[in-house]
Amino acid sequence: MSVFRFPEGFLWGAATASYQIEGSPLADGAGASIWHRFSHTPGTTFNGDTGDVACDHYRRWREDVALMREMGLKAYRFSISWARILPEGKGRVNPAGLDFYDRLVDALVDAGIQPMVTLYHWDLPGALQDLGGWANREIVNWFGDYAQIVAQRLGDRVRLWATLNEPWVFTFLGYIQGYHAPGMRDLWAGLRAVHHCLLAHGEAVARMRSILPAEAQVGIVLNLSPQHPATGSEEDRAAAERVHTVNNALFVEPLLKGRYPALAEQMVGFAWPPVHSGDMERIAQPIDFMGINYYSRGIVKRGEHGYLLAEGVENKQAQYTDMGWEIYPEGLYEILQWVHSESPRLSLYVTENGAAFRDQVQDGRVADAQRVEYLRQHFLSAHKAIQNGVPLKGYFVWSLMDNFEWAYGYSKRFGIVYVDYATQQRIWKDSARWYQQVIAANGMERE
Ligand code: IFM
Repeated sequence: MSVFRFPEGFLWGAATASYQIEGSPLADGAGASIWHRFSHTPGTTFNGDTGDVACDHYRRWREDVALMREMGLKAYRFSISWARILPEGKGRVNPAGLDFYDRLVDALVDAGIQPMVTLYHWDLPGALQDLGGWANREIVNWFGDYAQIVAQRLGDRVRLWATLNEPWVFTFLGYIQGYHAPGMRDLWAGLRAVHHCLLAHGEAVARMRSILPAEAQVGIVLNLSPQHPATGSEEDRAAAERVHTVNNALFVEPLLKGRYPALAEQMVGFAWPPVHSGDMERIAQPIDFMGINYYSRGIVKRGEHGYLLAEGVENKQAQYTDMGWEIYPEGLYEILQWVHSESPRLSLYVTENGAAFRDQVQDGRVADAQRVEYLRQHFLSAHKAIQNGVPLKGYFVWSLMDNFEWAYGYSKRFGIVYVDYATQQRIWKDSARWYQQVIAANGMERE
């Protein structure tokens, strides 16, 4: 039986996001976020679920940090709610909001767990949406100010900073397809949102660098997935290339190369946002790492409709998670290799990876063998990438615990810890115990 060891100091962690776990969204002077508004709008989420209570982490954070410590986590990735810090999104700071994250960071550091802070995981202050949100170019400065305020308060203890989480998701699903907050269906606004959020990232990186100690690492988190053609036909190959361009390269190229992919401009040129002189340099500020959220791949054939002219295809041989996502661990290796080839010296983290399954508690136990197998296969893929020279520095499982899965509400369980929402009891799934062993051994056996 072979043993797979990871490099010394490999950062094993778990990830969450503010609106998905905290609850108490308006507590202590916080402003309403777009997700608070959206989830309170009838017909937007499964079962009308909202983040009002979620995992009640806002009040149970001590218990949750104790759980992470027991699990042996080396790092914890969480996000900050912008509207707790700046209830109107800009201007007046709410000290109680900063105090909450300050206490959390202290507790993590005391527990020997490295915090990785994400500044934006989709819960934009509603007041800024009233001004156009990410479609308004002024957001570049609003985000810069917010980043500065947070870095000033937590920068003495937090070494790992991510500006944005998954800009493709919050711009395309939020502004173009309408499945996420703010629920818009507007290609024109969505493409402006893309350009402005990338600019805002660059602005935040520059501002944070002027505050943070030299050893701090600042980066961004992207959701990336390989797009494979359904057949060898030229039409399907071109369709896969279009989806890859919009889902992956539209973000990776400007950030790492300072230019937008030519194909993207060809495809949606009619709605392309104005790019001012100096914009691309600001977007392509040097970063210290890229975080990759990987869940699945796409299989694509030529379609008739929309700007992508592409359709997804099911793989009849494959297994799927409860999200309807194909289980495809090789894709993690492929995407790590791709980003590495685009920027060979850039450190990478897997900032999210995990799976939703229909977990059930039986006699106090959650036997989630499928999730253990999912994680094992993906860890092996990451290990193979490291062996091949990819500077992968850490891995964050999504998620520490079951939580509010956006438009799916509480119907999808991604946690390695089960949350009984009626009692808020945390129950370790088998995957959490297995992960505890992987961390302790800094590796695992292939079975
Ligand atoms: O729950 C989300 C998370 O907020 C962002 N990445 C994907 C996860 C699963 O859908």
